[in-house]
Amino acid sequence: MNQSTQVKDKDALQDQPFIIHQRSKQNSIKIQPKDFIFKNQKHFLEVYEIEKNGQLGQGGHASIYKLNETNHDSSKNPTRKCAKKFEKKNLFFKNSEIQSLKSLDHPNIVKLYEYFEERDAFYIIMEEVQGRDLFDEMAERKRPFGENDTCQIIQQVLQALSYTHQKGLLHRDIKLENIMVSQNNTQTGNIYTNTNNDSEKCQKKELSQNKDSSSEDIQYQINKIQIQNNTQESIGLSQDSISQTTEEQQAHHNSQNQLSQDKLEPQWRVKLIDWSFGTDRTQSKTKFLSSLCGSLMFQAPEYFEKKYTEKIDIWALGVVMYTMLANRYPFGQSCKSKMQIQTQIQKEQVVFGKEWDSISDEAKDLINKMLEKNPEKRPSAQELLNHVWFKIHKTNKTVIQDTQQLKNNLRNLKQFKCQNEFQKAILTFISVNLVSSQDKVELENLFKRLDTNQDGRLSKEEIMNGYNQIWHNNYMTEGQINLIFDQVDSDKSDSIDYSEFITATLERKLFNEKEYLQKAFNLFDQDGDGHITKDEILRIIGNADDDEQTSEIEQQIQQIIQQIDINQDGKIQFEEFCSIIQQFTNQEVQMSQ
Ligand SMILES: Nc1ncnc2c1ncn2[C@@H]1O[C@H](COP(=O)(O)OP(=O)(O)O)[C@@H](O)[C@H]1O
Ligand SMILES: [Ca+2]
Ligand SMILES: [Ca+2]
Ligand SMILES: [Ca+2]
Ligand SMILES: [Mg+2]
Repeated sequence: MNQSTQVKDKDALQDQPFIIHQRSKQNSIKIQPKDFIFKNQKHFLEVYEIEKNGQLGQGGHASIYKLNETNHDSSKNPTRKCAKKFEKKNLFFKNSEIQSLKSLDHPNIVKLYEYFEERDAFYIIMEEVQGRDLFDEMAERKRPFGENDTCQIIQQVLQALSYTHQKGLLHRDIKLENIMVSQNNTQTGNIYTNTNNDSEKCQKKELSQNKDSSSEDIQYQINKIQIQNNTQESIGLSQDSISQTTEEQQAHHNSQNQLSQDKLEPQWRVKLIDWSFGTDRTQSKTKFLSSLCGSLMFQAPEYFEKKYTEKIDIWALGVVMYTMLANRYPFGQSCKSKMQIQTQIQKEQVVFGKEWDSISDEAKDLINKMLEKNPEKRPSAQELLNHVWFKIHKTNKTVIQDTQQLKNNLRNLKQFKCQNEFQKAILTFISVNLVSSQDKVELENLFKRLDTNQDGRLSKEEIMNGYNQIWHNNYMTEGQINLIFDQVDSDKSDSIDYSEFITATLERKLFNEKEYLQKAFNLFDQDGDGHITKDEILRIIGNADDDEQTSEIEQQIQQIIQQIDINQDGKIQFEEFCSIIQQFTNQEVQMSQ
């Protein structure tokens, strides 16, 4: 290993004098998680098999199936994947889903891996999210959500929206079925898994679809309302049992408060799914959008005027929040026609009936702000995250129990150093696509804790403040934070994004798993001949803005190959590939001595 890259002292960087920040000019390669998301040229069934009885859900556009990799995966914590299968007639929606998910890198947004185009269907391969969607969860739990639970869930969706809206992206179909939730074991971060492949559920889903604003829409809506009513009766929310439920709810509240006083980790993990209506506002020439999307009960008033912005997502989330706390929709619950529902949404003020007596004024205030009829007055996700309701419930005050672990993770971040961009690309691929989400739970909590403005990315200031808080007497200088950004901000966005953070903080020994290395090698060795060539690397990380940059990047890759090509055949074999990663992990062993 090159002497100069060794860091002998645990915290040697700490003692370095202020270094004037200058990004190396030679380095034009940007690495981002989307580099690794593309159309798989193989046949879907060559790579995956659909699990028996493995249907996870059905929506208006597609069906979701649990998958197993045909090339059997023996690692102890494999990433669970599922396929969203679009039939030919719904292919239109797949493009928005892929384009949106490709550009999103956030702990509360489902992760896309790859996709397949077959003759009569289209498959999107994504992370299998644990738990249930909110619609099923509500039907299952037989009582409304308490405030603490609601708060945790709504906050995480707002964090996801704050991130996407700042990127100019709209979800446009925020509703109960598109928010996945799971409860984790508060001590270990392990996730309780729910069996959610029963066929009953899928049937119910078919009935309850309310995707399009087509002529069938209203029938869907009515079915849905009936289901909702039945659900309510079965869980005791019919008129005469309200008081009893309120007590139950209160008891539930108390136990929830107890939990938050005990300062345990957040109980709920949330993932926003279904980006089939996702759209990039920056691509639109007009200020307002007008196309059809979403579901009637969650539509904002301005949607019907066909002039809307990202604020429709905020409105829809207001409907979700109201429904979680009251187990009924705020508008249109008892309407018989689409027109009636629309009129209620546009004209009527939201009503907080008797079942709201035990619910805090702050919660109602937040709902009122989200269900503000005038989109210009309706606050943004970023603004809403500062609402006092979230401060009362302290959901974001994740207390991470093991400070030593925390310090190790932060030290990893501070000492993250790659020898070249190819090494960095391999590390990124392993951490983003191969390491299971269970192995990332603690890091996700740390990321959230550092992200004090909750926009889903870490600024220099946030990292410095967080670091200084955790290490008390050990301050980070501006020079050091610039060095961190030089190494960790792989896509050069001037912020540390979620995956960049995970890659830099992950326990180093995870990168050495043979199976991960083999999969990473296979990713680059596209023709499968056992050698990685310059062109194969370029195809994955060679994205350039212009011709000049292209030739710069080519040169850079050529140099990298020379550095690692031990047997000097101009290509990289598996052993050479593994040694690149060993160099990285050895570096860590030295540091922690
Ligand atoms: N990644 C996932 N993991 C687990 N369940 C999922 C996942 N994606 C979707 N589902 C389930 O399948 C249902 C339909 O998927 P969705 O993507 O919303 O399809 P559609 O676009 O047709 O509405 C969801 O409501 C949810 O219950
Ligand atoms: Ca931030
Ligand atoms: Ca970045
Ligand atoms: Ca090859
Ligand atoms: Mg859906």
